[in-house]
Amino acid sequence: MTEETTKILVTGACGQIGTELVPELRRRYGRENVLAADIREPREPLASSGPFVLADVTDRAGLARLIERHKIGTVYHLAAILSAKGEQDPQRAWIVNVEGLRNILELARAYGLRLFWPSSIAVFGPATPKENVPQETILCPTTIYGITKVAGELLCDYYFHRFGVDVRGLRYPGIISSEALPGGGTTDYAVEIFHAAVKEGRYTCFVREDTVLPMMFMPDAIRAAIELMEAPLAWLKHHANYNIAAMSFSAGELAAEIKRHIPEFICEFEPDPRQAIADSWPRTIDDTAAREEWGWRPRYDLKAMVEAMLKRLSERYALMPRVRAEARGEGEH
Ligand code: VAH
Repeated sequence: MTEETTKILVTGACGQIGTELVPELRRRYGRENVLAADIREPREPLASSGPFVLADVTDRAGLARLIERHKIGTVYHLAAILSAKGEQDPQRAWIVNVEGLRNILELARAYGLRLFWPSSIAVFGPATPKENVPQETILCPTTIYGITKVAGELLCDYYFHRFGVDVRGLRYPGIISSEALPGGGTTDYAVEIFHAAVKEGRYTCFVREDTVLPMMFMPDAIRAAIELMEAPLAWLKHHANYNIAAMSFSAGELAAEIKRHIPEFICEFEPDPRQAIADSWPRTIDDTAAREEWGWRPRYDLKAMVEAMLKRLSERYALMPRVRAEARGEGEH
């Protein structure tokens, strides 16, 4: 990239992935070279950690002005409505997820941008094999979110072959993060359970105990996106639809691993409508293509992720009462 187009734009920066991707990009490429954007105002620490702009990915002209003004050369396009929330407003999910992506692809074509875009295991459906899902397989999702991700993968491939847009993407599994609560996903249970375990010692899980899903710890997810974007284009046979995996576990196995650290932790299981979404997704993924084409290797398994999550959340919640007390001027006497 030439000097004047080294800037990176992250859309959906306030979301679950963006909350941890933005700081890591800033650490690697410089605080001022990463512009965070979202449709909503950021909270701390994102708000004071570097440049931020309000942006609506359905407004192509507004995005074009932003790309020109800030001399953007690369976009991590994360803005999307997730699976459970998408089922509450399928029309909005299509507009944000597909029209938003189409805007970004058209701007990439016009301004020569490089793109990262997160696909998801949500592209798979009941007809997809449940175990070791191959890179090339049946994509018949039963959620609007999954349909938008299949459409997105096809659009990205078209823009690569028809217009030469260098767009890359990963079929992320459920992502577990300590820094941001997820919003509107089916795999949210695997994040909520940690907060409940640390704060209350009990959790009511909204999927069945035997529900197995592919999952990944956020540090692995962030590193995968950056390593894919830094890989030489000549290495890649696939582009925006890489299967990627780290671990698969059942809700019951996750609860049991948490219980090893918090023996008094109690988890009950009361499936809600998100169970049907989880049941449509596979249990394990074959990520050979990612491993062979750009050297993907996960670093966190269930044991290491649970240890890291509980350590981080215990620190965060331990700090919060003190911060609240100081804010009230009731500091320690
Ligand atoms: C969701 N967290 O639950 C997202 C993800 C594979 C699941 O795409 O909708």
